[in-house]
Order: sequence, then structure tokens, then C-alpha cells
Amino acid sequence: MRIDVITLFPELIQSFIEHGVTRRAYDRGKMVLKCWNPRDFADGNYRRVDDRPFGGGPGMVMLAEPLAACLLAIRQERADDRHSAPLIYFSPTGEALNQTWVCESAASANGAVLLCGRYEGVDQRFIDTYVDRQISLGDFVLSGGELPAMAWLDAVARLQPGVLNDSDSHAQDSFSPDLSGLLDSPHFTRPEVWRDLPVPQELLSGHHAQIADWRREQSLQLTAAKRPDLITKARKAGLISAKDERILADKS
Ligand code: 4GN
Repeated sequence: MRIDVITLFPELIQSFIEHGVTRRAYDRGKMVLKCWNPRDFADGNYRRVDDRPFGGGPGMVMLAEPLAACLLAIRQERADDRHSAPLIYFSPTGEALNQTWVCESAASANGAVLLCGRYEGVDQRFIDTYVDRQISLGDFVLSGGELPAMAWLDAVARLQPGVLNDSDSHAQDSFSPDLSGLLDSPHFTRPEVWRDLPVPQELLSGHHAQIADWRREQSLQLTAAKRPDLITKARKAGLISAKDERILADKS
């Protein structure tokens, strides 16, 4: 899959993708990434990419034209039409990113173009004309869209087939279908006793069915306590069994 990233700080994205799962996705030929700096598409000696907001107020707004010129160059190089690769803009006003969406993006052969904003944001006319989806990582504000873009890249790269090794498979991730969209159960490793704290004995039994039962119970209890919305969602999808319901009823 090919990903293009529009950013005033290409070095941030470049250094990120040279490590970890994003690096592995590249090395294994699963992901190709190119950064584009809108400054290279800006006019004049100063190569301005921002200007003051109409109506007044603090901060600066990213100009539409350098972004449009940059996007045109990307589309020309990709030689595809606009909707084969969606333009994604990271903004606190976007829709919440979730694993379902990450899975869809990871499965799309066409990749994506990621737009990282800076300052107060991007001229709304560029957004209305070109942006396909606005994504938010949550209800907080960052000084730029680069960190959300890196989060998206990481989440999508680790789902590419052959990027994670068997030992760190994503089938058991929180929110995965294998877990009915619930939170993952806790993990333990050696030693068996650390500072007087033992590993739950169910995990030491070597009894696969008992281990699976324990993990399901932990997932259900953890999710009920921290994310009751995910229990409701799983119930609606018919993913909570009668046995699950008994576990949930026992503890509440
Ligand atoms: C996304 C972008 C937070 C998020 C951002 C988020 C950069 N902050 N919650 N900051 O996912 C104005 C220009 C703010 C782009 C944007």
C-alpha cells in the first residue's frame, strides 16, 4: 500500500517510519510512504504556507493553494483518481478513530493521503473541496496533525499481513473480533512471583480451556468496569453468550 503524507515537518514522519512495525512493513514491501512539504508548492520568496484568519482572532491558518498544488502533484504521481486513495485530515473536530476503521484502511489496497495540519487549522474551503474523512484520536488538542498521522500509520502497518510475527499476532488485540470487541485481559510473564505478587494460578494450570475461560472472564469484567459502552455494543452484535451474561451478573 502507498501512503502519502502532507506535512510541514517531513523529518518527524520520516524518522518515525524508520523504526518498529512501520519499518518492518516497509522492509517487507507492504507499505511505501512519501512525505510532501506544502512549502515546496508555495509561491514567492517567503514560500508562505499560512496567513492571518479572516474575522480576526489568534494564530494563523494554512493557505488552501499550496495544499491544493501539493495534492495535485501527489495525485499525478499516484496516477489515480481522487477516490481510490482517500484524503484524511487529522483534527479534533473529526470522527473518532477506532479499530474497525483501522482494519478497513489496512485492507484497502489504494492506501491513503494523510494531511497534517498546523497552526489554527486549514482553510475550510480546502477541507470542503478535497478532504474525504476527518479523524480525531480523542477529545484533546495537539499542536499538529503529525502525531495522529503516526498513530494511524502504526495502527495500519501492524495489520498488514506478514508484518507482525506469529508471536505478536493481532488476533487477540483489544477491540478485535476474536475478543467480541472487548478489552484484552491482563498479561503476565516470568517470574511466577514478583515482589510477593503471584501470577494468577489459572494461567499456570496449562489447561487451555481453563485459561481461555479465565481470560474471557477478565475481559468481561475489565470492559464492564472501564468501558460499559463496549459491552452494550457487543450485546447488540449478539457477541455476549449466556455464560458471559452469568459472569457479568455475578460481579455487578
Ligand atoms: C488532531 C489534530 C488533536 C487531534 C490536532 C486529535 C492539529 N490535535 N484529537 N491538532 O486527533 C489545528 C490544525 C489542530 C490541525 C490540528
